[in-house]
Parts: sequence; structure tokens; C-alpha cells
Amino acid sequence: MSHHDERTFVMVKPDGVQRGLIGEIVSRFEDRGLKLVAGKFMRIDDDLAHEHYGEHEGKPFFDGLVDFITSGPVFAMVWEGADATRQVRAMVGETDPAESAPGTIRGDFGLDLGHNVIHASDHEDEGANEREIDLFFDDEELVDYDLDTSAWVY
Ligand code: RTP
Ligand code: MG
Repeated sequence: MSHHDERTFVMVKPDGVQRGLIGEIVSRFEDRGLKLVAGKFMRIDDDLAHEHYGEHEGKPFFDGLVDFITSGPVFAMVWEGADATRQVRAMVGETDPAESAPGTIRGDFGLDLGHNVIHASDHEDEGANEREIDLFFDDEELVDYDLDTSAWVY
């Protein structure tokens, strides 16, 4: 374990998958120097959607959010690197793509709050990254290997 081993959970949402943005989004994290630890193309069922977005249960947009996230396949990932949770959120942009700066993923690829292309763990919610990784991945699915480029990133 080292100072740059923080892991965070990221997911291309159904709109991002349908629009062919998986490769573009993966490339951005690779280009940044982050290390891919796990990836899974999958469908989220109702139970998983309720658990993943449990913090929003009872809010007016909750049912629509669950319908949307279960409406088609997603691409779930774990990325590792220094300050990974905060840095990935900065790359993602604001919750509303309309408020997201150009250069961020939502600012470059989204226009609508309900179709914001990507999910990433909230860095202001302590432990959210670990909880979400555990929710989506078994320990054996987290791949242990050396990323050679790390010697030049850090
Ligand atoms: P996410 O969890 O999906 O990565 O998004 P986030 O942290 O930026 O935003 P969050 O507050 O966790 O909200 C989850 C998703 O719910 C939808 N939303 N709709 N109508 C509304 O007021 C509203 N607020 C949030 C968004 O699609 C957001 O990504
Ligand atoms: Mg959130």
C-alpha cells in the first residue's frame, strides 16, 4: 500500500453506454494516470439501484432515478490513484451538466440533469467510495498488478 492507492467507484450510466462514450470516459482516466482496478459491464436491478441511491430515497426525483439507472446496461469501474475520489469528481463536473465547466465529462457530454452520463463516488461523503466498491464488486474482481507508468506519474 502506498500514498497513491486511494480507490474510487465510477460508472458510465445507461445514457453514456447508449451514446458510445465508454471508451472516451475510460481514456480520460487512463490519460490522467489513474490505474484501472476493476471493470464490469452489467445491468443494475431494482434492489441494487435502491441500495446504491439509498441516500436519495423519498426525494421527488428518486423513482425516476431508479427507472433511469435500471433502464439499460452500465459500465462499472474502480480507479486507483492519489486523491482519486476527489480528482475523479473534479473530472466529472457538477451534478447538473448545465452547470459543469467545459473540459469536465458532464460539461463536455451532457445537457440534462437526469442524463448526466456518469456516476462517481462523492468525496464529501466519507467512505462512499469503499461502500460503493463493495456493493458492486467482489474482492476477487479487484485486480492486483503493477502499473508501470506509475513510476512516471508520481
Ligand atoms: P451521481 O450520484 O449519480 O454520481 O450524481 P451526483 O452525486 O452528482 O448527484 P446526487 O446528488 O447524488 O444525485 C444523484 C442523481 O440524481 C439526479 N438528480 N436529480 N431533479 C433533481 O433535483 C435531481 N437531483 C439529482 C441526477 O441525475 C444525479 O446524478
Ligand atoms: Mg451522488
